[in-house]
Amino acid sequence: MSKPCILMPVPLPALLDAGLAQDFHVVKSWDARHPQTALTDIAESLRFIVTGVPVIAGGVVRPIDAAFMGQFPKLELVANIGVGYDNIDARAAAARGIVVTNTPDVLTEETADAAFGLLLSVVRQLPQADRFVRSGKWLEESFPLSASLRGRTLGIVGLGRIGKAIARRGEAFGLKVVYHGRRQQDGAGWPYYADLKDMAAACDILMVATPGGAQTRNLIDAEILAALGSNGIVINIARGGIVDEDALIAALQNGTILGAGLDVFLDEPRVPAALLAMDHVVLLPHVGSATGPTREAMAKLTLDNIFSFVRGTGPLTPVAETPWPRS
Ligand code: 8YV
Repeated sequence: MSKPCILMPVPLPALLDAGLAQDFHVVKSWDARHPQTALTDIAESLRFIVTGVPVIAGGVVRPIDAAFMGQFPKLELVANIGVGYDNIDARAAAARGIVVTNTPDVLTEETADAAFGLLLSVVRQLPQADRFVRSGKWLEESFPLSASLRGRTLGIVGLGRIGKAIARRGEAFGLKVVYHGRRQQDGAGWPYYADLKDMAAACDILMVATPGGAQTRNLIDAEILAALGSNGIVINIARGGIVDEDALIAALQNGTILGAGLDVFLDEPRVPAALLAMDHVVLLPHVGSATGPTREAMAKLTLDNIFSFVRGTGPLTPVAETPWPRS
C-alpha cells in the first residue's frame, strides 16, 4: 500500500521531515518547481497538512485560509509547529470538521526567557554595550549610563501561558506586575485592567504576549504608545501585526516612548529600515522558542499530534476552535 501524503507548504525544521518520511509521502510544495501543480496533483486525496512559521531565509508565510483548504475536499488535519496559529483560519477549519493542532506548553518557559532577555537588553542597553567594547570605544570613554529596571511596572498584554511565565519572572525581578486581556482571570493574583489604555498609562513596560491575527491587529497603536509615555518600553515576542509598526517607529523617533525590543515584525524577515537605523531598539530574528531542545520538543509534539490522529486516538493538543472529542 502506498504511503499517505502530507503537505508541507512552508519550509519547517528538518526534524519534522525526518519524523514523517517513513510513514508519509511529504509533499513540499514550497520547494516544488511548480508549486500550484504540486497542490493540484494531490488535491483530491490530501488528508493532512503540516505547517508553521517558515524557518529558512526567504521563507514566506503561507496562510492556510478557507480558500487554500477549499482545494482539498478530504482534508482532516492541519498540524502547526508553533503555539501561535494565526497563519491558519481555525474557524474555517472547524466549519468543515478539520482538526487544527498547535504546540503549547513545550515552548512557554523558553519564550518567556527570551522576552525577559529582550527586556533587560533594552533597559540596560546590553547589545549596545557589547558593540561599544568590540568597537574599541571603551579605550577612549566610558559607556553612557542606561535606564533602570528598578521601580518599573510590567504591563502584560495577554496573560496566557507565556504571559504568566513572564509575569513570574517579573515578580522575581522585583517588578510590579499588571495585565490586560479579554477577561479577568480567576486566581491570577495580579491587578487586571479591562482597558488597555488605562494599563498603558499605569505601567512603563508593555509586554506583548497575546495571539496575533485579525482580532489583535494594531492593538498597540499611537494612542496606547502615547499613554505608555516617555519612560515606556515595548517588548513584542508575539506577532508583528499586534503593534502598529509605523506608530511604533514614530513614537521611537519622537521620544514618545523610551525604547523597544522586538522579536517579531509585520513582514518578517524584512525589518523596516527606520528600525534598523535606531540605536534604542533591540531587534531579534524571531528566536523566542529557537533553542535546540525546545525546537526538538515542538517537532516531537507536532509529530505526536499527527501520528495520534492518524492512528484514530485523536489529536493531543487541538486548538480551542477545533476541540476533541468533537463537541
Ligand atoms: C516559531 C512561534 O517561530 O510558536 C510560535 O508561535 O512563533 C515560534 O515558536 C515557529 O513555530 C517556528 O516554526
